[in-house]
Amino acid sequence: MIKKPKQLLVPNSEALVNEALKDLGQRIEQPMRRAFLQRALSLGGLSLLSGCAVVDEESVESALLKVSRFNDKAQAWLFDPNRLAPTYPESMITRPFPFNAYYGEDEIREVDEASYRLEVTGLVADKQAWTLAELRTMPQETQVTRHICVEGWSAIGKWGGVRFASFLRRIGADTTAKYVGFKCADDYYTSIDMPTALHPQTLLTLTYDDQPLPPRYGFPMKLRMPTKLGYKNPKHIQAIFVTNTYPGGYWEDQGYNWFGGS
Ligand SMILES: Nc1nc2c(c(=O)[nH]1)N[C@H]1C(S)=C(S)[C@@H](COP(=O)(O)O)O[C@H]1N2
Ligand SMILES: [Mo]
Repeated sequence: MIKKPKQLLVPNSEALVNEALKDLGQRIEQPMRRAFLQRALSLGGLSLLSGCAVVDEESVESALLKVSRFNDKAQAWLFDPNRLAPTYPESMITRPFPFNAYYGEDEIREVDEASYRLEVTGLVADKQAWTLAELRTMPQETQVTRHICVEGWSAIGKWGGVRFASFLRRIGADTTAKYVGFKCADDYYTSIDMPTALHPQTLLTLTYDDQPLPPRYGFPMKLRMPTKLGYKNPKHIQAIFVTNTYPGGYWEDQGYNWFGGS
């Protein structure tokens, strides 16, 4: 049996972001993509990696997607469910913490707390929808961790909420299923692998900096994972579903690497 090269997981945000950037492939603008291809590997090399002839733009796209899918598998294999992401003292919190979304700050979604219900569907025993008040009755914990965005910034923040593993067990989720998917109030969507869903630092987040999550950071609820890049952390979650059918994601369907580990 081949031993897992554990040292590859030593947290180093710059190297991690570089790794993530390598995976962006498809959506990088033309000049950047060309530079990436010239620097990272020749078209011949890409052909070898992807197992298909790379002769034009379109085949570059599909070859990069194949490499990205291969990287999903490699990352899933490397992911250590017991390894914790670094945590930081509160004095290191980035203030103000950056806002980011696929739209600008003037379009931040306002979700109404009174009518909000978190839908739970798919491979779960209890499909009862949750109010915010009900989510607040579950045991809460906080974490001060680093958020890394592939756009080239990272920031340290403090999030609080319910351990996602506890929530999944509470709703009787089939934890042998492959994926957990998320649908958001702003039409964003993403999905994660079950081992990451069950990771002890994966938090169904209700607060930011000890205050109710403000709209800009994803009110009423977001999923916070210090083991994954920013775009894998859905804000304004409206529905959670457990499935064995690959659900993709907003950026992932445009070529961003699906596993998106950090
Ligand atoms: N619903 C929703 N979630 C989202 C996004 C989005 O556009 N919509 N953007 C993602 C990206 S790319 C980043 S970097 C983080 C930004 O979170 P922040 O505003 O709390 O910094 O949210 C992620 N989750
Ligand atoms: Mo991001």
